Formats: sequence, structure tokens, C-alpha cells
Amino acid sequence: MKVAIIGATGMVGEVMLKVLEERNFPLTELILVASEKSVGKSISFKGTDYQVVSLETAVSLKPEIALFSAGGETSLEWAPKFAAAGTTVIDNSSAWRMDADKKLIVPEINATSLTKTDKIIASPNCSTIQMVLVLAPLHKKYNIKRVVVSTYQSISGTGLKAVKQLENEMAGIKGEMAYPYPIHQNALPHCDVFEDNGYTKEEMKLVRETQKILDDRTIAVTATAVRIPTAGGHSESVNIQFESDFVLNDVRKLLSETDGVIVQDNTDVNTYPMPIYAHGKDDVFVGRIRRDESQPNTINMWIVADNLRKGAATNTIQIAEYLMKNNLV
Ligand code: 2RA
Repeated sequence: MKVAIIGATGMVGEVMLKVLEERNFPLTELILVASEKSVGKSISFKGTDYQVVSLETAVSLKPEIALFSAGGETSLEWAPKFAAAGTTVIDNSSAWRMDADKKLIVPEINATSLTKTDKIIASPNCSTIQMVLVLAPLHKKYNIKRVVVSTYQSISGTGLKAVKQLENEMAGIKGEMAYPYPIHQNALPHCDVFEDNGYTKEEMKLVRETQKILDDRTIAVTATAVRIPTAGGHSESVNIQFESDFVLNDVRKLLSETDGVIVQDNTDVNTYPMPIYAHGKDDVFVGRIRRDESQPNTINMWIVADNLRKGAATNTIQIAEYLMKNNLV
């Protein structure tokens, strides 16, 4: 399979290369694209050096699949150009996620909706992916009415500049700021930009993308997204109100039987998910599962995943694997 990675030198792009190698993805040709200033730069993959090329060159090479992680503007301009050349685009940016004609895919939930005609496919936001993977089986069995989620997001989700700001602050070095405030020893209730309704774009992604992926606009979702100084991994405190009641152990059993989900839930021995242990893994980890005693038919849980892997690179590559396995590319 001839595959292009658009944004190959970014944090997600680098993880994409790592995941492609780990999963022994059947590549016949690899095309690496980054910003103009990186053209000509050499990147090693499985012992072979690849030269970074421009977007123009990449589209002319007609890859069968293009994995995008280069920001919304690049996706808006270039995804249609690759699609017109016959390439199937799988995009990590927010550019196409809420487009009515584009599918928003978490393979374990809705890959079966994909067809050969889907030439631009959106991968959801990292904090959405880890939450909906858990919500999907629960919605099917108990019918979700409302979700209240608070996220605790690694600075790796912001990008290299924020990681560098945290490293500098921890080393006591004054450097370039990705945020208007310190990250070290702080918690910033500010992920992405603020919208007119007082929520951030990050929070509204959790609202809108969840309803689209679960194909149910009646699910009420409200979110607060917080940036914390962890090196990698997003954590979420999730409160879910169902139409019907549930048995706690049935919920644990259902989630433990869900592809891509691992239940870590035994407070007798301090077993619960933590980002430091989710780092580098592709599963979504769930724990602290307990009934919300303040309201009927309602449950609390803690959901953790590596935001650069299942939250981005791995989900994208799993979509590509599904397309190949089902002869859709
Ligand atoms: C963040 N969800 O964590 C975004 C990923 N770009 O900031």
C-alpha cells in the first residue's frame, strides 16, 4: 500500500511512523510530507532514509492512502486535492469532522459505515475517542440521556511548544510561552480557543463529536477541558445518566468485553487507570466505576488513554487497516 503521511515531523506524525512499524503495516511505498522548511530533510523508517517532500510532489505520486496530521488549514486545502487524485484521506484535524458529508470514525464503533466512496474520512478529537469507546456499548445497552465530562489533558496535546514550555519551567529557564500562564504546578481550564457560548472549542468537540459518532443528537453532553502538566495521556472524569437502571458488575463486565477497552478497577488494591501507565499503549483504560448516589440511573467513571496513540495516530491507522481489510481502498 502506497501511503503518505502529511505532517510527518509533528508529534502525531512521529507516532504514526512508530505505530506503522509496530503493526507491520503492509507498505509498498512511504511518502513523507512536512512544512516547506522541512522539504529535503531525511527521516529514517525501518532502517531506510526517506526524504521529506512537498504536498505538491506527494499528491502527484498518487498515494492510495494519505494520513493527515498537519492542522485544519492544510486539511481543508489539500484533502480534496488528494481525494481528486484518487487518494483516500484519513484526517486527524478538526477540519472535516462535523461536515455532514464526511464520516467521523472510531473503528470499533462505526467503521462498518465506511464505503469505497468515502475519500475523506475524519478521525475524532483525542479526548472524544477515548470517551466514546466507553460510551458506545453503554449507550446501546442502557440508552444514555446525559454525559458530564471533565478532562485532564496532557500538554502533549497542545504540541511541541507547550512541551518545551513545561520543560523550561521545570528547569527554571525562561523561554517561549505556548500559554499565557505557567504550565508547571498549574492547571489551565483552557484547551483551544473560547467560543461565544463560553465553552472552548475542545469542550464543544466533546459535545458535537460524541453526538455524531453515536448518531444520537438527543444525548446531552457538557464538558470542561483542563490542561495539566503531564508528559502524555489524557484523563477524564465522566458522569453518565442512563434512561434505565443498571447493575454495577454488569457494566464492568460489558466494558471488559469491549474491544480496545481495559477495565482497571479495584480500589481494595489501589487499582485504577493513570496516564503515566497508559503512555505508549493503544487501549483505553477505565476505572473508579461507581454508582452516582446523588441521582438515579447514573454512574461515574475515570477514563484514561494515550492521546497521541489511540487518541490520534493509532485510531487513524486502524481506520486504514479496516479499509484495506475490507477492500475499500
Ligand atoms: C489537545 N485534543 O489535547 C487536542 C489535540 N490536539 O489539545
